[in-house]
Order: sequence, then C-alpha cells, then structure tokens
Amino acid sequence: MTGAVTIWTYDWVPNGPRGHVRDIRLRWALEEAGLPYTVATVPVADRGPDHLARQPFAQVPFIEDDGIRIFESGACLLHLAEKSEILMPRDPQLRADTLQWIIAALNSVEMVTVPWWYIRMKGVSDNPLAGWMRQRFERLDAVLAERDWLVDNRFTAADILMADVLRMPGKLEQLEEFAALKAYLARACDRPAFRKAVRDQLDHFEAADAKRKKAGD
Ligand SMILES: N[C@@H](CCC(=O)N[C@@H](CS)C(=O)NCC(=O)O)C(=O)O
Repeated sequence: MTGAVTIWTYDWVPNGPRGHVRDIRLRWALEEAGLPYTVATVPVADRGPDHLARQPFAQVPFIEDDGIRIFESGACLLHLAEKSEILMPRDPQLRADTLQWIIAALNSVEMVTVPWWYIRMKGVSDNPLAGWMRQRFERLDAVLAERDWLVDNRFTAADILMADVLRMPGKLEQLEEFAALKAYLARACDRPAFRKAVRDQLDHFEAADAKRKKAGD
C-alpha cells in the first residue's frame, strides 16, 4: 500500500483557464478510481529552477507517486490508470484499446484542437486548422454514434482524456453538428467524479483569490 498521489498545479490562474487547467484530468481519474490524492502548487508567476526540474516546459500538471515523478498529463494519466481496473481494463486487448485511444486523444485530436484554439485566440477569422479539426470530429462522431464510451462500451481513462480534449471545442460551439460527440461530452461531464474534480479546481483558485486579496489588504 502506498501513500496518496500528489498532483501539482499552479497556485493561481486568472478566470479564463479555471476549470480547464490540466490537473483536472488527474483529479478526475483519481476521483473515478476512489484513490487518495493531495494537491500541491507551484507559483505561476515565478517558474523557477524547482519547477523546471519537475516540468522542463514550466507547465503543469505533474505528479509524484511513492517517489516516482512524472510530467505530461497523458503520461501521468497512464501511470494512474495502471492503479485501477476502473481506469484501465486488465484484458490485454481492452488495455491496448485504452492505450490507443489515450494516444489518439493526445496525438490525433488535441494536436489539432489546441493549435486551432491558439489561432482563434489571435483573432484569425478564417482559421486554417478548421477543416482538419472538423475531419477529426467527423470520424470520432462516427465511432461514438455506435457506442457510449471508447473502449468496450465502458468508461475508461481514455474517455477522461478524450472528453477533456473535447471540452474547449465544445465550449466554443465547434461540436454543434456532431450529435454523438456532443452527447458523449455531456455524458462524460455529467459523471460525479468529473463534477467534483471541476468544483475542487474552481475552489482551489477561489481560495487563492481570497489569499491574494488578504495579502493585498
Ligand atoms: N502537454 C502538456 C501541456 C501542459 C499545459 O499546456 N499546461 C498548461 C496548463 S493546462 C500550462 O502550464 N500553461 C502555461 C504554459 O504553457 O506556459 C500536458 O498535457 O501536460
């Protein structure tokens, strides 16, 4: 039996990213699995050598589990998924299916959605990645029209990653014509573990606001 996993996130972020900071993926996984965890912080305003030693791109999240340190939300999620059959089926084919969909979420969907989102934030009206992103959604929509979840029609860590990747495009109304994707995202976000993870992240940053306000008084 090992101790609780520690998830690192920022000590504070502005309102925009709240609820979307990627520690949510790890909170969500541990909530689904019913495993204990604590949350620790690094200063967002001063990403010094200690932070870089943990995450060379000066980002979050990263975790520590019984002396093992890992960065990249996908790698952290894979590590956590090994801890519970709820997150990662033990059957070899279903395990392979879970791995493939986790990598697909990162490397076939998020690798388009994040640059699309950055370009959109720059105010470019004719986003050059829109068609590529749409192709990905069309294919994923066809898959999810046939089943509720990506692997074996049961919830796994792959759904945590895929649903979280789809949240921002969903918020920005890019899923409107993809009924199966919209329903999938709503289904995932309706899970008690997701709701708790979001609430806890929002509370974390609200507590940071209160602390900053007090310090400024
Ligand atoms: N590929 C990384 C991306 C991490 C990432 O983008 N983290 C954001 C917070 S959700 C961050 O730290 N952004 C600040 C920055 O990139 O400087 C992962 O999945 O862990």
